[in-house]
Amino acid sequence: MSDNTVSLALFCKVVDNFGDIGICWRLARQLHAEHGIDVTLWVDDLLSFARLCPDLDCGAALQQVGGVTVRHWRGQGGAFAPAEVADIVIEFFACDIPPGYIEAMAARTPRPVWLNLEGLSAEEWVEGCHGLPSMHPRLPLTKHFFFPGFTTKTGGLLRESTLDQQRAQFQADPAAMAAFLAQYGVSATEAAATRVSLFCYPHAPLSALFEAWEQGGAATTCLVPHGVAADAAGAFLGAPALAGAVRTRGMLTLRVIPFVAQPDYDRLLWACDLNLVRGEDSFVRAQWAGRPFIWHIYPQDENLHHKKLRAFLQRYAAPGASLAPLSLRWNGAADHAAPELAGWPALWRQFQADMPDLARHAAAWEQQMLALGDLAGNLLKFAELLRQHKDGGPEKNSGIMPG
Ligand code: TRH
Repeated sequence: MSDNTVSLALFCKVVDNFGDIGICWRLARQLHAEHGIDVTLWVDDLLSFARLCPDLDCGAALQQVGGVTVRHWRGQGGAFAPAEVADIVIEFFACDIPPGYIEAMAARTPRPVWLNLEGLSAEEWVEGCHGLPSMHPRLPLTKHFFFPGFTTKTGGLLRESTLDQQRAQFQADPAAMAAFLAQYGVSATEAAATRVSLFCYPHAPLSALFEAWEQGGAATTCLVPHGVAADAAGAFLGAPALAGAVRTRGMLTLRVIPFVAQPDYDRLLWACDLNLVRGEDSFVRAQWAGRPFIWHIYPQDENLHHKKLRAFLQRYAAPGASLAPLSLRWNGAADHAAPELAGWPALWRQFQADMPDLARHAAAWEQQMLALGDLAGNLLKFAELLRQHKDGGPEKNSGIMPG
């Protein structure tokens, strides 16, 4: 962008859960570590953030973590000087940047590049909206929409440049994997079973899946982080689902592990044969684990998420007959004529049979996604293009953002 270090402000409002901050924290770290950007992450909920990043000081208004400046975003008030505005300003998921900051953006010379980083979807309309501009109704500012996605006409997916190497090293080292699992109490016998990590929303049909695993033909060890599916896990355990709790029934051992720091969550995915993931960030990380995964999608009104799920399943085009029906069942999106809980044991048997093919497909899909470049790099290229086009960038369309 210039000879000097580029500065970037990333605004994150935690709507619920961990995905908002999970994605922003990952992006912030990568922009700093791989591109030397001076990143300030504005985040309104430090407690949620600390679950993924135990190094965080929840009482600090301003702190440095992993090379990133973290600023507790306490509200919409405050006046800002143009000099306080970063070269690139990103709002995550259309969170409202403080009005005083926007005024300062308009007063700054040169004006910053302003992006709205959107949520991930495999639907086709994303390609048409990626990169669209939206002019401010009053100020001389244009915001551009940046969409993650699965095709070259989108911004791609978040992925660190050294991830492949780290994962390959870990997965090639059985002792490291065993030690990683052992720290959570996983015994050698448990580790020798089919290992599954479980991250889903509470409405998932867990009792049916647990029953299928219990009655399955091979031993399954399910590792569930503390706080995830706590009611269903507690019902299976017959006790509160606290970290360390474990119970074996039939062929299933369910073990509650701590909610781990974000880099360890990757290792957990890499150490398992199958990953049940949810939302956006864990869903993407499972795609980088090179192992079969099943997605529990974030629920939306009017079952909009079912359309998104189908769009992904179609794009993913998994081999075998089980991933799509199992995923639809898991998300309550199966044919209404089919009773929700029927057929789980058969579906699971079929899925197990498909797992080798699904693992090969996971590796091929990963290569396909790698060809898109990574989201952080794509975002910076887009920002540079916008900076070069002083009148708002290479606009495909024009639109007016709401006042
Ligand atoms: O927490 P989520 O359900 O987040 C969701 C989605 O992002 C959704 O799209 C969004 O609209 C909603 O939030 C507001 O699932 P997600 O996206 O997988 O984020 C979870 C994060 O938590 C991810 O960064 C991985 C991390 N994680 C850990 O660090 N340790 C753990 O033990 C676990 C289970 C997760």
